[in-house]
Amino acid sequence: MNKEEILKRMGEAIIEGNKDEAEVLANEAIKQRLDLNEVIDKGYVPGIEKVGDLWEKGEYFLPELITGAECMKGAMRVLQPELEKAQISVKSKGKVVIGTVEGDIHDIGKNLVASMLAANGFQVIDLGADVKLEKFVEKAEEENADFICLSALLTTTMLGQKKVIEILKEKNLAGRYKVLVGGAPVNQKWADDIGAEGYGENAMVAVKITKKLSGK
Ligand code: B12
Repeated sequence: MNKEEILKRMGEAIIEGNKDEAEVLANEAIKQRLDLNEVIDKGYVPGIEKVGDLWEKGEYFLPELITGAECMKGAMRVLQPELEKAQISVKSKGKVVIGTVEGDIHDIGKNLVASMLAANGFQVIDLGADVKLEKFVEKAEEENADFICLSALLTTTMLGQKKVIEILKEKNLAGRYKVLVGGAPVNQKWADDIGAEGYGENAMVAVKITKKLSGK
């Protein structure tokens, strides 16, 4: 199977909800030593995006959505150790505390950003999804982190990103951490309005911005 075919089948596996196939293809990509960033970005991500489109059109329902998400996670579980291996010899570029904000259980995009950052030499502390807002600040303090990355997929939970920045201000920690925000409803204007240092529309851009802000 050549690369183009693998990428195409990865997307299809997510759309069809075929977890075994999604995982087999992830192993195949590793075996063929494909660029795993590209594999995620051009193989699996278009698949979950298509699932989202079909859901919005009313052609898919919640079970298909959940299955698509599970397939995506299955593939990422296979790729994760390889992504980590790739950065073993790289000196840490900085410490990142990441999570999806309180009230929001979407974690596929956040997991991608976390994996890509780890693969690119950052030390990543992933707090998971539906994370209490104070927890981001507490963990960043405890770990002496450089970045706080906040994911939000709902227009309601986006406000949590703003609140974390307010908590930092209340604790006289404004400017201590570089705050990055992202998620489908988030944009650069929102990041500017709430005083976040960075915004990334996808995981690759997130890595680029984090690298730029870390100065490494
Ligand atoms: C999959 C999915 C689910 C899955 C989530 C599974 C999981 N474990 O994540 C399930 C089925 C559980 C789900 C539940 C719900 N969902 Co939903 N879901 C989606 C869907 C289809 C795809 C999201 C996704 O994974 N995209 C793929 C990833 C790769 O993209 P991403 O998340 O945007 O992340 C990328 C970038 O945004 C960026 N990024 C993300 N985070 C960060 C952070 C930083 C710091 C940076 C720099 C960058 C960055 O990089 C990522 C990688 O490239 C979207 C539709 C959509 N188009 O977004 C709806 C969507 C987000 N869901 C929606 C809704 C309404 C819900 C529910 C409320 C439904 C319900 N009635 O129960 C619940 C939410 C419950 C809750 N409290 O959180 C709405 C939100 C509407 C709104 N504007 O608020 C959407 C937009 C669908 C719609 N059009 O109506 N959902």
